[in-house]
Amino acid sequence: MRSADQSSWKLLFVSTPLGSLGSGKGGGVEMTLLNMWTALTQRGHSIQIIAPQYSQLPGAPIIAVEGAPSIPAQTQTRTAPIDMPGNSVLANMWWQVLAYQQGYDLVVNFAYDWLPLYLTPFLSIPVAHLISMGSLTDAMDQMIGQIAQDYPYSIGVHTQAQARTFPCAPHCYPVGNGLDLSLYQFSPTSDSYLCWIGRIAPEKALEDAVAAVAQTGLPLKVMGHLQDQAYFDQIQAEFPQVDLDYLGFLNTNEMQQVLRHSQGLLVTPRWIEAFGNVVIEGLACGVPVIAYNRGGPAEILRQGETGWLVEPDSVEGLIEAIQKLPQIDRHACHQQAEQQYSLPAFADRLEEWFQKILQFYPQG
Ligand code: HBI
Repeated sequence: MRSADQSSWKLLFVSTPLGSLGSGKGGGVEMTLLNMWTALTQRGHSIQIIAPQYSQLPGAPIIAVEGAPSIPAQTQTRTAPIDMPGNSVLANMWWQVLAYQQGYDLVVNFAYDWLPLYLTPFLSIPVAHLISMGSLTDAMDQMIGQIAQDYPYSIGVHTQAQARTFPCAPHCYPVGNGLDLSLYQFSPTSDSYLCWIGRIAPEKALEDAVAAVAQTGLPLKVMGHLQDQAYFDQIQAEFPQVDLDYLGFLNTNEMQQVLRHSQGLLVTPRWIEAFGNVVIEGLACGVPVIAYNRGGPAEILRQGETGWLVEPDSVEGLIEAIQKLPQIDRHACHQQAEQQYSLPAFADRLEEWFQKILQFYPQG
């Protein structure tokens, strides 16, 4: 066990049990794990990752674990019991944590699941839980609250807005997020189209963006994982006149080649987005962002300076904001990404978080 003020730490990352890293099944948390790994490795810390088998992370050492994936928490009802599949990959990953923990200073948990929280007191080293979504079920809220109380600072979140969805909000530690900005090319000029990026599913409300461009006439380029085909077909049937160009689920470089030349990025989540990685991807490219005024995007964007926050679920609000996009300085967007969401800035926030956990961890 290294002292808390050690210049470099040995960290054990334990991934989400939804699927292999690189499969896209883990959603935004896959990107968060990759960016945290890059940021902290560059900062001199040594990191071992435990993840489901077939996980791909270039250059990262992975302990691959077999087993059945967890049920996505966002599909559960509020009062859902804690459920685990037989031969659970989550349980199998944490079995590895027990075996490896002696050689490490801190475990970092990326799963939005009950078991890693429950196991915290049973481990001999501290755990930093990065909670990646807002409140979804009573059982998770209860367990998060329990650990937040018994292990100060151990519950990390992305934004205050996300924290406020939990009863234990004051005990949640916000760390924001971060990007490898070298992967995004700033573009001072734009072509005549808008972008919408995300999982195509009802909670992301693509239909609002399409309804808005139906009025403004600009083409809309859509990128992301097509999770719900029937939902997508219905939108296209409802707005046949819209020039909607679906480009698929592209890798970061292909995606940013399209995003960087757009006039603006529309972000229309129906739920309280914990953060909104696409928002900082847009800013990194110098693209003004229009988003509903709730959740993570409302905490990231600077009104009238790097984007426009509009009344939640208001298509009229989106239309007005689209007309005002030329008022936004694209350099200001890029500068905000550099100041707040670069990997060094993210690493600073993560080191502060880990330092607090290590300082307050009840010495055994
Ligand atoms: N559901 N059970 C479970 N576990 C997770 O780790 C999880 C999830 N649903 C969504 C999710 N992780 C991530 O896609 C988001 O947190 C980004």
